[in-house]
Amino acid sequence: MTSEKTPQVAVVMGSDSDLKMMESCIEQLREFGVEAEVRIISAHRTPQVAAEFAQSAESRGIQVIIAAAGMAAHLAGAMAAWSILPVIGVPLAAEPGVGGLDALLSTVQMPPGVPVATVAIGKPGAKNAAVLAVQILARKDPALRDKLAQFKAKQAQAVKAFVLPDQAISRAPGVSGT
Ligand code: AIR
Repeated sequence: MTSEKTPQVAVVMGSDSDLKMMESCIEQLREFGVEAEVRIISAHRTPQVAAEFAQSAESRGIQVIIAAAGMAAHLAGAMAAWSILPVIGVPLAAEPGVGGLDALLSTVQMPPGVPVATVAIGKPGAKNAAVLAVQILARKDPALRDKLAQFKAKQAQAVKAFVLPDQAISRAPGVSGT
């Protein structure tokens, strides 16, 4: 007998070269106890696989799709085109490139009726995609809701607890240091 649950979140990315960046997404999901189905799927190199994956995701128990890609990043859009599940898009900065602006615009500028919830470029976006997916799942999962509340409280505590070094205070113009 296996104790593994059906993944509720799918994390798809356009290339294995995106995996390093998306590890923070997978790790953040894991910290919330949410297992993900992780796949490399390219909207351009494997368009048929992309369509089939998105079309079957809901019936396989997936509730949220996180899709990450660089360059002309159409993966999240392709997922949203083929599925009624909420899709979170993570634009990535491919090398060599233009710092991810290409992927950001390709991901965020969806036509009306086919939304992709687009997060920040790169690692901060990868982490936020996981948190946003958990926030969606938490609407119907009280235990996950509690974990999110703790996550936010811990985050706030870390900011409040930070003590500026004296040097930084005395160097800042207009700051008295008290
Ligand atoms: N990509 C792959 N298929 C479609 C797109 N947009 C993206 C990948 C990766 C970049 O192209 O998501 O960020 C470069 O891929 P590779 O495999 O050449 O390293």
